Amino acid sequence: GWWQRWGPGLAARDGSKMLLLLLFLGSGQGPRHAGAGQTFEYLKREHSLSKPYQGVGTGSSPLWNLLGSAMVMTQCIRLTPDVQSKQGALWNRVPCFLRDWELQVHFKIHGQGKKNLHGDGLAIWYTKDRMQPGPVFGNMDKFVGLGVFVDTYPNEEKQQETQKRRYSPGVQRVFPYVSAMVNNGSLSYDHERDGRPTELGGCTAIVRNLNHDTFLVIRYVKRHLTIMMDIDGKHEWRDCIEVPGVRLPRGYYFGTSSITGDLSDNHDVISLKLFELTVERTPEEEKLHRDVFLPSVDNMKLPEMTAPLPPLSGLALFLIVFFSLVFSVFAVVIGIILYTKWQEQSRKRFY
Ligand SMILES: [Ca+2]
Repeated sequence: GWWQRWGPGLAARDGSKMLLLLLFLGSGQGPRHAGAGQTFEYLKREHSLSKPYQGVGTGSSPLWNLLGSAMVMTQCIRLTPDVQSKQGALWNRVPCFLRDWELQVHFKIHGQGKKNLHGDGLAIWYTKDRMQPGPVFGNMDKFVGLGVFVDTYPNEEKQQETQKRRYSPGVQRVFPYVSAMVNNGSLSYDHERDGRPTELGGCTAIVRNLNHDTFLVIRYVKRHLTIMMDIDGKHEWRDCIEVPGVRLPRGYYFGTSSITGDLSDNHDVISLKLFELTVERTPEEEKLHRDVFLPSVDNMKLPEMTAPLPPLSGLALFLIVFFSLVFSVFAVVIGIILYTKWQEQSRKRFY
């Protein structure tokens, strides 16, 4: 029913894991008790956006800024129209310093294009930088932070098709496809491969041209990243991505962006709702969950920001020092010999 959507997100979508204790219908004023005694949700207005979009774009201090083709409509923020070669974005102006949060994204992707003749999708961001147009769904490449992509066009698959190659069914991804990527600024998003080399996980999500509402939620609790979709019109969250050990710094910006190319779609954002989740931590967890300065994922090697020299082994270091010393001694000895010879010669000349 309706309460699953507008009631406490955590409890409603995780019925098996958490007890639904209290339903709280409202705009988020006051805490929403959403778990078995340890989780509360608060809507954070400074990081949220909903109709009639008063805090967008204009005014002395808008909470949200528009970029590129993004524009305010009566029913949505349209990131791109169903027109080729557009890109647009919407960025929160206020950095987010919450440790545990949940972002609910109400979006709509629709257009004239028939099957697989539409693109390219939209992205939701929690990144260090904001308002930087670029090739990754309208945002900069080599971003620093988290990107969640709703990719509507299978670039890799189409390329394989033209090369008359076929995927083995096990590797083929069905589009539209939702995936997530954490970046420390060193990785490029591979558009030709739909981000396959860098994805943390993903799922198929048939989201285009639907008559019912479509939602995506990004939940970040105790370094556990969960992404769920509600796209079947059943008001239920369906699991999509779950990754433990995701370290995201605080003070980054929420944003959403989109791009069209040869193919296009309307990419609309209807609302963004950010909830602060207050969870209890044990003293051990407090120690473990200290602030980080660069995003990373446990057990996953991200390339370093600058390519460092390969670390020297002890033996290599010893040999370098040893031969440097030998060379120095040798050079000094040669120098002394040459100097004494020169002195002898000049003495001879004087006599
Ligand atoms: Ca794609």
